[in-house]
Amino acid sequence: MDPGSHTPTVTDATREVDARPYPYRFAPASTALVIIDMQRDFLEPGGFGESLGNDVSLLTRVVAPVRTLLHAARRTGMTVVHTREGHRPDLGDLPASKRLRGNPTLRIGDEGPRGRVLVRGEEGHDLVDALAPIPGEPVLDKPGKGAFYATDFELLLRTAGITHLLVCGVTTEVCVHTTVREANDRGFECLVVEDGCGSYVPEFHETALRMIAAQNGIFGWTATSAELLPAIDPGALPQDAAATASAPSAARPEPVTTEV
Ligand code: C5J
Repeated sequence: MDPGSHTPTVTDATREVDARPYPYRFAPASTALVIIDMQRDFLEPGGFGESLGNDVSLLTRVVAPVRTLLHAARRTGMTVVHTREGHRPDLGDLPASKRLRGNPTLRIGDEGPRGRVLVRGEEGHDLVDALAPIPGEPVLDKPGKGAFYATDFELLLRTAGITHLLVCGVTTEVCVHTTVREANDRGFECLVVEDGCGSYVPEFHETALRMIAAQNGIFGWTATSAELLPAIDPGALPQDAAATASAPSAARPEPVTTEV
């Protein structure tokens, strides 16, 4: 997050994305790529998510577009922040309501297929290998759904002069949405990457994206990774975007134009 650690290519020049509900403008120097909870327990076969009966392929398809954007951000020196949802090993930061609700067979803190479920330091809690952070990229451990709750996320962003967030990750309607809502209330301008997010429930994914851009951008903007990529890195190779665009991601949502 140290602005001095940016490579010289990071720029203050304004970039524009053909986004929904209307073009999104950002300057790379004051923008962060935020990657929400791309953890083994949510994404990988044999993890917590699958043990609950979810089809994790709905989330694993998100990895390729996010990786394309992550590499573009690294090439150009854009700030990157990774988040992980999870708790202290003593579960001292886990409210009883979160542990007990839903009456699942496996609870947070129990021994699961990839270690103790959503506990920091466990294999399942960590980020998938394809999106592993590199030195200098902060990993924000959060006990809640939103990245601002009980963390120093806002302080990190403000200290680095960040005003705009490009948000990817899982799940669209839970941790991505909560984080974007929190960011919106704090004055950050958010763009959510449509094929860079995913949900175990495809219709929730679609609806959550439409909710972001509804009412002329009530929470922000949405765009595909292929639309966003050239704005992050104008030198990106066309095949990078093509590979991302051909990934079997959820269909692009119809914008909602309802006025309030
Ligand atoms: C996230 C969840 N990361 N769905 N968590 O969305 O419980």
